[in-house]
Amino acid sequence: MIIDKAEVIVTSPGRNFVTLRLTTADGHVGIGDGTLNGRELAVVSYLRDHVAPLLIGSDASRIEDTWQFLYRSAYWRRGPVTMAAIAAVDMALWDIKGKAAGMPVYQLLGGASRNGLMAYGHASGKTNEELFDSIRAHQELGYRSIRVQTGVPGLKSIYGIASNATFEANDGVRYDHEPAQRGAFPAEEDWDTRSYLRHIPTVFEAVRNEFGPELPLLHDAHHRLTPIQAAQLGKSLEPYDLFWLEDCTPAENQEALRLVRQHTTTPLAIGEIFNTVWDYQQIIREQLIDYVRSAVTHTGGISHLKKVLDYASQYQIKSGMHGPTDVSPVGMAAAMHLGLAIHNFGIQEYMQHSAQTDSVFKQSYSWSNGFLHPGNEPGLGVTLDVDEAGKYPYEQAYLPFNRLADGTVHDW
Ligand code: KDG
Ligand code: MG
Repeated sequence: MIIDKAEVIVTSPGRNFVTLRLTTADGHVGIGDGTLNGRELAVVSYLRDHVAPLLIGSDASRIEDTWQFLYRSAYWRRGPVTMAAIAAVDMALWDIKGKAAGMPVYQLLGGASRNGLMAYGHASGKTNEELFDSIRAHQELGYRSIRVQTGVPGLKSIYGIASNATFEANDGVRYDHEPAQRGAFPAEEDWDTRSYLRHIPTVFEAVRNEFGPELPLLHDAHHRLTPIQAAQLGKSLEPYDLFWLEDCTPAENQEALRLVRQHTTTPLAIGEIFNTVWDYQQIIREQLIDYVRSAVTHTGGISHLKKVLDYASQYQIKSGMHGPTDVSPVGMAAAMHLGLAIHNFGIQEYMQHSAQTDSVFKQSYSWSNGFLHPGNEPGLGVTLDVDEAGKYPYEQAYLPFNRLADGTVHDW
């Protein structure tokens, strides 16, 4: 299984995706996702200029050895660009191995530990009424766990509010909240922590009153709080029994989570912007989180994220893999194979891609009654239609950023 072709395919069916396609001399093809939202071309160059030439002539069956070679021989370790590039290679190699074995990747990882993967979707609305409609629309589509984001009075636009949050899937208009906006400069949004901290508990109270105590609810604070503010939020949300509070602080300072933990029993999920086990070392060892948020795409692929999750399992910490629409269907499939196989699966984020995206990436995974399954096609079960991909050339896009009322840049 000698690799004789390594191509990087960039396509933008509604939003940008970076895919690595490896072909072996004996005709096996594997694909991997290397999409890094808003910084896609950095990964493209890393793969095209520095990685693809090293792969030609190498043995596609040596997944672990290839991972270690790419990680260690670069000398410069970690970082989102490096780890997304390595992830793309790793996924493509698992895809090839599965195809060569005639088995879905989850079988190679030890087989299924469950029948399907419980997934949550993103309900949102500028007002509580819009939010309730969005929650109902998600329930109609089978979601049994729901993330709740709303507008904050006085703020024009904030993270997590979709323009079409009611998810009209039947007529082909999908709920596809993509915060990265096309254009040459990031959009500016506004932020006020005091208003947010006052408002959010009232939203959860209204949601619990309307939808009752059973529905698992999640919330993403999206890195915008200091540790003491995060502690305050976690405490104020305790009566509403959240499944998790996500990214309550940026957590680059892992110790900061100690303070949050001392003050609240609200479960914490962190890690979508982390990219190696080293980012989790302390927060897992000290049991400062409950869910690992990393995506396969941003954390060095299936091989590395499995190591993170195996480490987490020793501390009863579960997976909650990142699954926004900026993770391509290839990255989503990789997450599903891994999630099906590991014992400490928690929940999978699943936003559903647009019809345009699905026309480029043909998937064998399925969604039914609130559960995902990767399917039983050999490999990852996703194919890339190169002709279709060619219809959607790359378009520059940036994630937004925040400024406070006095003009200070703030975490978004
Ligand atoms: O590209 C940024 C998105 O992936 C991120 O904002 C989505 O926070 C996110 C989530 O929880 O899905
Ligand atoms: Mg998040």
